[in-house]
Amino acid sequence: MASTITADEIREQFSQAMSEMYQQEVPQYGTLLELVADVNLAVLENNPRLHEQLLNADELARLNVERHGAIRVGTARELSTLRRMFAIMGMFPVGYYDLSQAGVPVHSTAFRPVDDAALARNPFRIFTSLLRLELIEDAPLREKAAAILQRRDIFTPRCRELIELFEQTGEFTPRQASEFVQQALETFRWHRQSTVDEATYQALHDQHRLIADVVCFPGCHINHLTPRTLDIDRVQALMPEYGIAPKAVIEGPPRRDVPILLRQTSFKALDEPVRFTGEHQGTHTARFGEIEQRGIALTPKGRERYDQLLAKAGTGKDNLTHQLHLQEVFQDFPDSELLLRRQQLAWFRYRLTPAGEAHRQAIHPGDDPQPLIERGWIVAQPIIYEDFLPVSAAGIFQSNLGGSEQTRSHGNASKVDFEAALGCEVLDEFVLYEQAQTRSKRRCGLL
Ligand code: OOG
Ligand code: NI
Repeated sequence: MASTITADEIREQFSQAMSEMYQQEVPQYGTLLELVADVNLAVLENNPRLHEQLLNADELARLNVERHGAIRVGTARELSTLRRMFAIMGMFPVGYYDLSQAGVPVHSTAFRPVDDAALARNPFRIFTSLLRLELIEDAPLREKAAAILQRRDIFTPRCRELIELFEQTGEFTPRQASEFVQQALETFRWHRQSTVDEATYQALHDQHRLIADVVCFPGCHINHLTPRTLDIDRVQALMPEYGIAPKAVIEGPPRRDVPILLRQTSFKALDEPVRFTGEHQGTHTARFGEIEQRGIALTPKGRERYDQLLAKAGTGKDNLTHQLHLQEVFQDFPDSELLLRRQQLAWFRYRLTPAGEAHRQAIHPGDDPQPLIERGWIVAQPIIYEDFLPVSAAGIFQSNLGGSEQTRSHGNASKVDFEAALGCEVLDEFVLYEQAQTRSKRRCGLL
């Protein structure tokens, strides 16, 4: 039997290849990676307790492989082919995000691994947006954009063949997997050559910068990659020293003893030279580098509280003032693992300690885990948030739309339309977290 390769291995190869390609395309991203690695190392050195916690939760190994990327596509056919491509890498659509709420004419999902082992090994995710052409008001322009998109194929012929081959056989040999990764990568490569003339670019750009970004190029270039840091405030502060210009404020919740959800910042998108048809030179601004610090996943109840507090805090112009203000507003949000657990604001993964293993027969379904935790039989580890907050963190979008905010509202959410284009339903992230918690409780004998 020919040796086969797992989805986890293919995803790992792919995320590595993507990172290398992006470092070549956007050298500043390589600098950002160095900065993040330096800061993570310093944090671990200065904080042995965190080091041990990450080690025990199997979080350390994946720290340096942790990345997400983002892409934007133009048609249902592109989106559904991506779904098939990512499935080969063990990445499935989770969550629905209506970015029209942030004034951006797209709706999105995140392709990511879903089971515990796959997430622990390599959690690589791709935030994937589908352009909502119906939101272009000018009918002739809308039709023109649709026609341009119909003409392109963002996948190489060989990539399509390999996807079909995999779907027929259910496996790849190592050689097929490497070829697949190389072919898949072509879809996300940057192209300096636009497929349209300058006037068309400008007209689409005037509708919304993102429309030009999606429609005017032959592929769906990766628009950013994002490593995970253990101290985003430090990375933000050090960026200028590394020659990187950070966006003004860190998005998301404030710094806390028990980090929650996701905090993000980025460097500003670059103005890059492009050639339009007819040999006109111009520039396009789309690609950037982002950093994230991930914390505990919140239950629906916790998320509701978070959304309320974030809305109350609003956004500030300078980071220091904004962070101090956030700290104040978020004082109403419990900041210890015990309280988060007791008030069911966040999700936890329960594990038996060796002492707990020894007394397993004394643990019964329905037992309150708290006394068992205090006795040292069980530990409850935060389940890390694996998803996104693009609407509440609309600042990432806005600061990369060149400052001029285009915050018009763009119609209603249309999850049903999105799923029709995708070719399947998206998974519900809250259900996934709840299942992870339930599985872990069952393993301990608590259910
Ligand atoms: C996607 C933005 C969403 C994040 O980290 O929230 C995202 C995009 O700019 O296409 O990546
Ligand atoms: Ni991002």
